[in-house]
Order: sequence, then structure tokens, then C-alpha cells
Amino acid sequence: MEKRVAYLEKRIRGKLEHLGFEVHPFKVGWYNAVLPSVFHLSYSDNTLAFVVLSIPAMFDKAFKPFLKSQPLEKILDPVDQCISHHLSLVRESLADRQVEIMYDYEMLPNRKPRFLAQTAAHVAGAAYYYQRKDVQQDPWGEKKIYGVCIHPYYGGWFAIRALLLFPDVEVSFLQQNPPIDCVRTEEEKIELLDKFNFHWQDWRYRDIIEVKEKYSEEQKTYFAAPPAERLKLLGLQGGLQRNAMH
Ligand code: B12
Repeated sequence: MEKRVAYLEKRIRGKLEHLGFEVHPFKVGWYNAVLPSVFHLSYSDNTLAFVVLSIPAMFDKAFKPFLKSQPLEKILDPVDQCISHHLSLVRESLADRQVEIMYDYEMLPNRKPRFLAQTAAHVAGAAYYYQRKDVQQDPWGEKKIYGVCIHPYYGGWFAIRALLLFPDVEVSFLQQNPPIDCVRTEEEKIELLDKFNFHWQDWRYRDIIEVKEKYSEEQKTYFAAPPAERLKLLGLQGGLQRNAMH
């Protein structure tokens, strides 16, 4: 790997890994190559980017401490605030570099997502993106079937949170590692897409492979609750109101 990439990767990992994030480098050209131009990132092919995932540990290592330490903005989602807090710290720590941060929930004026998180995770080798076209005997007829990424250690128990893009860093020799195709058989792929599309609320698609770690009961309860109820569950409603008054 190029020295500059290794250096930046080490700096970014140093800031994020102990908080329950994973970081995977890729080149914009790998991403643009599999997408039609409406979805292209408008940077040259050799531009360096990183995709940032949250893994199960993020909830205890980053999110709960964040809630205790930071005043919350009432209108923004607390997990999103936590993530943008930590990625802003990464940007500050790399003050000598221009860094563009893109979040998974950001939409463009044409109402398309700013970046396709699953495609980025796949081309970066972080998590295989299983799509309808990966199945030969398609049982779904006219139905719209959304694809889903599966991580080799965490199955579906993770989220793709952001891209960090370095507009002034061009890398020619970054090696592309293919994602691990961990959902091997046709039957399992069908089962996965079925569960993700028609039963995603029961979490079972996330266990399509054996996982190293998954969300705790507390984390599941938090994410399953309607947004207005979530902080109450962590016993933090009072804290939010107190902060919101200041
Ligand atoms: C809009 C959106 C939705 C919409 C529409 C879904 C959709 N896929 O279009 C709705 C509201 C339905 C939805 C629902 C859910 N979503 Co959603 N959603 C998104 C969002 C914001 C954008 C997705 C999008 O618009 N894609 C556009 C379409 C056209 O892209 P596409 O289908 O991938 O097609 C492209 C590829 O096929 C590519 N392509 C072509 N050939 C090839 C070849 C290769 C090799 C590759 C890699 C790509 C590629 O080209 C196509 C474009 O032309 C993403 C976050 C993001 N920024 O990406 C989350 C995201 C996809 N959702 C996610 C989740 C978890 C969910 C839910 C379970 C709810 C939840 N949050 O818990 C449900 C499950 C689906 C269901 N059963 O309803 C996760 C998926 C994580 C994962 N493991 O894959 C994401 C990534 C959010 C995240 N932060 O992690 N979602």
C-alpha cells in the first residue's frame, strides 16, 4: 500500500476504531465504475476515500459516553450527532488536509442519496452487497427487492455511516480487496433478501451467518423504539431536556 494511504489510514483508525467504528479505504474510480453517472462522485478516479462503518461496540463505546458528555440538539437524531461529532474530530486532527465528509442520510437536491453506502462498502471490500441479480432462480416476480450488505464478522449487525473523501489525495497503486462472499449458497441468498425485504423488523436477516458480536438487547430496544421514546429508554430524557434549555 502506498505510504500516504497507510499513514492517513493509521491516523483515522487511531481516532475511530476504539470507538466501535471500522474504516476501509477505496478509490473513487472503483465506486464510479459500477454506477451510472447520476450517482457518480465528481472526483477523479484516483481520489482517495474511506467508508466508515459502525459495529455493535459503537453503542457502548461511542454513543452512550457521547450522550453523557455533549449537549444534544433536540431536532437531530442523537446517533447521527454522535457520529458527526467523532468524524469532525477526525477532520480537525487532519487539519493539514482537505477532508470531505458525507453522511449516509444526506440527500442531494434531486432527492438521490449523496452516496450509495452499500456500493461503497462493497467496492472497499468491507461488506459484500447482495443484490437480486446475485440470485439465479428469482422467486420474487414483479416485486421490488432491495439489496443488503453482509459483513463477514458482524453479519447484518452494523451500519454504513459515512464517507471521508480526500479531494487532494490521488493514489494510483491502492490494491482492491474483494469483499468476503460469506452468504455462499443460492438458498441462503434468497433467504437473506427475503428476510431483509419482508421481515427486516424482526432482525433475523442480520443473523444469516454466524456472527462474532451483535447488538445488545439494550441497543436493539433503543433502535426498535420510535425516535421520541429512545432516550427515555436509556434513562436520559431528563438530560436531554436540561441540555435543550441551555
Ligand atoms: C433510501 C433508503 C431506503 C428506502 C429505499 C431502499 C432502497 N434501497 O432504495 C427505504 C425507506 C425503503 C429503506 C428501508 C430500509 N433500509 Co434503507 N437506505 C436508504 C438509503 C438512504 C439510500 C438507498 C438508495 O436510495 N439506493 C438507491 C438504489 C437505486 O441503489 P441500489 O439499489 O443499490 O442500486 C445501485 C446498485 O445496484 C449499483 N450497482 C449496479 N451494479 C453493481 C454491481 C456491484 C458489484 C455493486 C457493488 C453495485 C452495483 O447501481 C445501482 C444504481 O444504479 C441507504 C443509505 C445510503 N446512503 O445508501 C439506506 C440503507 C440501504 N438502508 C438500510 C437499512 C438497514 C434499511 C432498513 C432495514 C431499515 C433500517 N434502517 O433499519 C429497511 C429495509 C428495507 C425494507 N425492507 O424496507 C441500510 C442497509 C445496511 C446493509 N447492511 O446493507 C443502509 C445502507 C443505511 C445504513 N446506514 O446502513 N431504505
